[in-house]
Amino acid sequence: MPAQHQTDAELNQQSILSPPPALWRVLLLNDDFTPMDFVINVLEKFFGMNRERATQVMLKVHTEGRGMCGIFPKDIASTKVAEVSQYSRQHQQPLQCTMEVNE
Ligand code: NFA
Repeated sequence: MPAQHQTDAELNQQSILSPPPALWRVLLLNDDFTPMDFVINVLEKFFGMNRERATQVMLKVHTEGRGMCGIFPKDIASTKVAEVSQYSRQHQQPLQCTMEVNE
């Protein structure tokens, strides 16, 4: 629908009463135990990264302490965190995955 055809009520509902939902950053945290290859596999398996990108993100987490896996609506971010956390526990790795609001 073209914007100029939206009624005042529609504009108010979208831009004032219902601001767009916040997006959430999903992060990995560094630790001293999880193998680098495991982290790369997680980034490929759960975040659809190719090997090159997954390696870049893993190294960022390793050197800076944390790094971003992606930005998602809250329910998707929450599912990613739960999936990565369960997968890491199942494989006896302490890798921590968390989320924070994107502004
Ligand atoms: N720091 C881990 C190691 O040296 C690798 C790692 C990277 C762990 C990113 C967690 C996150 N084996």
